[in-house]
Amino acid sequence: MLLRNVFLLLLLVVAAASSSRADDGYRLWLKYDRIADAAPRQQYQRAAQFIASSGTTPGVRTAAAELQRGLSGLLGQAVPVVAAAGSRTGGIVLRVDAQASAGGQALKPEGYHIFSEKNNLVITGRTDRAVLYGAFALLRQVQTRQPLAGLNVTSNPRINFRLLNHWDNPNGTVERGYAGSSIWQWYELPERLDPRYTDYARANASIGINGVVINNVNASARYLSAEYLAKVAALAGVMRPYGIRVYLSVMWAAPKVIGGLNTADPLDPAVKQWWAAKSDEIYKAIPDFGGFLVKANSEGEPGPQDYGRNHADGANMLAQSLGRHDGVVMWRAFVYKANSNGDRFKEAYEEFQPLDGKFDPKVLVQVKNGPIDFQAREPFHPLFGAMPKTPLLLEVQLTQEYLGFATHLVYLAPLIKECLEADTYAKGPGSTVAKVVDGTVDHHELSGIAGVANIGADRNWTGHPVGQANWYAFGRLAWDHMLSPETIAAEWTKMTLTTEPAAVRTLTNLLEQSRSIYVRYTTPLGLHHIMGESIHYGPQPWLAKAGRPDWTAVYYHKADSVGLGFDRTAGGSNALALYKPEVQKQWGNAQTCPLNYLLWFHHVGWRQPLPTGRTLWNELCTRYYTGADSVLWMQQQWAAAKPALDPALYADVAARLQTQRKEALWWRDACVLYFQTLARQPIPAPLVPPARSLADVKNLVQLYQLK
Ligand code: BDP
Repeated sequence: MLLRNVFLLLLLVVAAASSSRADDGYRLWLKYDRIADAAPRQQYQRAAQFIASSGTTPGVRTAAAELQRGLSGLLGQAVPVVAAAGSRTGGIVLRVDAQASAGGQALKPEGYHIFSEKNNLVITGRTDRAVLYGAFALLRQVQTRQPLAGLNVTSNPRINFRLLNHWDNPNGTVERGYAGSSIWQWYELPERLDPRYTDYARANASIGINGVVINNVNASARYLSAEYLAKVAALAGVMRPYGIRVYLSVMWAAPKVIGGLNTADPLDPAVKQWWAAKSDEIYKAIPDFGGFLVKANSEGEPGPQDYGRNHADGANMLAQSLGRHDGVVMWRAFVYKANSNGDRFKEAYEEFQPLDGKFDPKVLVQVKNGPIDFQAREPFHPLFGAMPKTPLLLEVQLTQEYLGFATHLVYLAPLIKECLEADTYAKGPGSTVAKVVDGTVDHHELSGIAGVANIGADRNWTGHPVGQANWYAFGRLAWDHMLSPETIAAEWTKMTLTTEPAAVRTLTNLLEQSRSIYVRYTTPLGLHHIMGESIHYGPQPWLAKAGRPDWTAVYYHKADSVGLGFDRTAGGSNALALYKPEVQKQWGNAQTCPLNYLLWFHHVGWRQPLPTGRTLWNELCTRYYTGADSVLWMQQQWAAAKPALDPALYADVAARLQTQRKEALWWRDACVLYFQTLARQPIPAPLVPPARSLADVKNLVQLYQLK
């Protein structure tokens, strides 16, 4: 015991020394620095004098170790782990209890209950994963300076599969990744396990993420080889004690590419057999393997349609290949036909909706939040609420493909929440996307949500330090979609940046406003997909030629001498008809459509007056100008919090905000000058016309397009 305490003290000294170094962001929201104020610190010290845990399963051991690490750091005193509380009080007791319930209600397998018993705090749940989540919840309580006395918290996850999707490639690059190269060191695996993997698992467990798809949806068949499965198994071994299961994206043509077959037809017996044998092989190496994610017949990827079969044929064959193994198939609905002359908005719906009821019970259909592709604002995807017999897994993007990469500060919880709260009216009012996804609307057992990861090999994981808030917020919303973006932003700020109350308020507000500011200076009033070709960075509203018409900008904004916007009413593409009548009513009339969605559904005359009292043209200009100027406000807010922030971290974000301001002006000038050539109206006073010309901004865009 003495030795252990000496060791702990040493740990504390090392931790204290490292906390005085510049904050490089590596520790994310799990900093555990000593609480500076003596009074609250002593209160916590009295409540957390020891951790009692008799559990020997990996999850409980992980929970005890994390509590010990966190509390020792936060309280500045060694907190021992003992086998049982005995007659001691003032400690924390970990208890796995298969019958655990709270308030007469059975807990879900991952749900936890924290309560006081004989002057101890008990963290209980039916599984060791539940206890692990409870341990992190208790740490969060301390990290955000909430009282422990009389604590009585019950929390069950609302969604069962809470996954990160890594778009990481075997060569170490990341598709649309802006935080360096992949964190997975494939050439070192399985022998060398980078300690970073463990910290990654800790961070995920702390926010309730319980699964990771480790490779890109544009998948290499390599991962299904015996050589690579051994590497995947090694990663799964690191994740397991943190309650995280590993999944793989699979390449549809794998039986041909690595299996020596001459077909990948899902109805071919040899193909079925190949997948069944492959599943057995995987489960032998990884007994808790989560399952498969598939992007098929989308953007050039192979799929069952290559053999005249449909998505259900493919998904079901794969699900059946899992046999008795406990896994699922997540089949993506991100499809749009090659050479489309129609409206891309409708295509996933047209391919997938008729298949409702045709999927194997182990299949979830994975649907992006909006019908096009992760734009800064999209209406919810019309498939939500339209496939009652199929569990739909919501996919959101944390890596900022269309939201300024790791340069622009954009907090995504409001975007995700906007989708979750949207009402599909599938079973009457209140049938929100959240309730479709969590299974309550249609009574599904399987429920899931996935975030396309923004994590890379950068020391601070996400490139932009505030990108960490998006990883954090995703996990928190996946666990409980009822949480507000504000609550989550405040939690993250306190755990990551500062607990100084005025600074917390300032920064929380800054985070909350950031997404609508981004929308204003890039795609106000429902504009979408007008960004730089291929790289998806910067503005290019004049883009009229690309590999496909629906990769251009003009396809989406439809600006002409009359007006602006995509008519998706009955007079146009009629995509609106994919929604329930109540939703159509909301968006169908240009006079009453909320301005945020106006140009998603209507072609509006330049001189048309809007409810703001301005014409469309004047409103458009006003939004671009006020949006770009709001970045100045963001800079001021960040500066106001400076005394409460780590200097290195302060300087990092301050510099990125300068770039953001510069590029907000770039967006503003490009868009108002280009649309002006069609609207043929002056920039309304008192706004000052851009000093540069359209040719100037076009040159800038060309530069970014150069190889
Ligand atoms: C788009 C990306 C592309 C992805 C694709 C997908 O531009 O790189 O592969 O989505 O989700 O957003 O499959």
